[in-house]
Amino acid sequence: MQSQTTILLNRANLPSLPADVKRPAYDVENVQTGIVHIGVGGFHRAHEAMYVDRLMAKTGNLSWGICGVGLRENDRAMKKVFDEQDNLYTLVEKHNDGSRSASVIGAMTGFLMAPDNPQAVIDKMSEPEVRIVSLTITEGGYNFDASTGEFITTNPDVLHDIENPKSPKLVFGYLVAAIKKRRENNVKPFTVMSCDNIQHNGHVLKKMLLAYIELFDQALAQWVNENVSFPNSMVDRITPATTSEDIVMLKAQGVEDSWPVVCEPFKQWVIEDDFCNTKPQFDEVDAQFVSDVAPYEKLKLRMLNAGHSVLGLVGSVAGLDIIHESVEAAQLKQLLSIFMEKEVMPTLDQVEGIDVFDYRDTLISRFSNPFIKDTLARICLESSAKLPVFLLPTVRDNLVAGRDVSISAFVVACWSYYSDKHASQDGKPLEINDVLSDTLHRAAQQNETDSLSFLKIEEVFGELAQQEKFADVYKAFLERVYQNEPVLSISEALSEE
Ligand code: CS2
Repeated sequence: MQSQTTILLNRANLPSLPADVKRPAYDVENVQTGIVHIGVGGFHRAHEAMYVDRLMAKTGNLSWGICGVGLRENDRAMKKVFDEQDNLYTLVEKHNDGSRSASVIGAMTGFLMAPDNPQAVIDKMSEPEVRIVSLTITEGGYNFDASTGEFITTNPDVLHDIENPKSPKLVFGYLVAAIKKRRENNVKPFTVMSCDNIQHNGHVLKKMLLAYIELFDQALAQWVNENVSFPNSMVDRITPATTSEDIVMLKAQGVEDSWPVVCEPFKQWVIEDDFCNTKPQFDEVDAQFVSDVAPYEKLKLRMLNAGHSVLGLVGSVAGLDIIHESVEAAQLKQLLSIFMEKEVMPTLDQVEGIDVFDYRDTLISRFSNPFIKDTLARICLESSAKLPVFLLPTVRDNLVAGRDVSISAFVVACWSYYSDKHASQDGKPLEINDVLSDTLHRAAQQNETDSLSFLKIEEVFGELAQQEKFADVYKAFLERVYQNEPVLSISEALSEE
């Protein structure tokens, strides 16, 4: 196609966007802030903000716009884009057949960098019109010890926030300051809605926040416990990091957007119907409100996220880079499929309306979408926070029930090898992006002298090294991987057992 004029994405240019790019079907100038969201990354922009956009388009209720908040320095790049583009961005859905649908999302009303002006964030969260504070701060942001599930009181940032309640660093300090201010001003509290991949995300958040408040104000902790709600939710949409090719591709379509977001067409959001303030009618736009999210969360975390980790860790050691390439490797596809069937499914509860085998097949087809190009590096990022949430609960359930844990043990052995060598079996360098990278590396370096050294990292594995049934299988796989038996062959053998 002949290249067309490129339109810089901003409000004034909305009417001039190419016809095949959907624009907000509501007046973006009139969107009001009803939600403050902490942690505006790709996932939030492809998920909650998209639901808000669709809600506004469908109902005309413009009171649920989202003000983004960045707590960390590396959120600054996102703020810059929001400022330059009048808070607009393009969402590009990539279908399995290669077609794409692009739409401009007008749900965001602004972006505040917390370190620049903490008070502005507290004030914004305290506005009566703000009825929800939502979060995507990743598994690591909840500050809990993965092996005990308890709040880490010794974190220096926690101590800093207690000393400096007006300029906190962590999310807990902001929530407390705003909750207190609303209470003083007689304003109803907001609902605190976690959208992270953690089972019982709302309960975990509540537990962490209360543990934080109890360090300095018992009465407030009790008030929060009784008056603020923290709905659990299951969130799902595969959203890889945006690449420069995505930007170029959109430009070729006629839109100049310096940070679009790309994702798969699939989306799902199941939210516990527990709101202490007004709730948006997300059920008008395909989200579900239910009384108990637990079975949905468990299904998704243990099948999809752990499935991703299987492909990510084994695939990386095999020298692969991209998720769809990993599922294309017959040995890995088979390993994944059997992992889900033999090790995960027996631990799941019945979910109304969902057949787990269909769910598995849909997952494999989602992972096979060649246009998403989700990298194994993204999946392996922060594995020390992910595996305790995605995989280890499955292992523990299976050990208690006396079931097989082989594939899980093999995945951990691959992670251990990866953490030691920082390379695939064929010597391709692998990066480690993990808050515990030093601990992981140091422990894994001891593998050849103490084969359980990695498994003894208690903050990740708890007491797992003492569970002989797991430890023995793990050791055997570790040895095979170190002896350079190709992990794809091991996967094949495991699938045949
Ligand atoms: C992935 C998730 O980061 C990961 O390990 O499994 O980001 C996954 O893509 C999303 O949870 C999909 O909903």
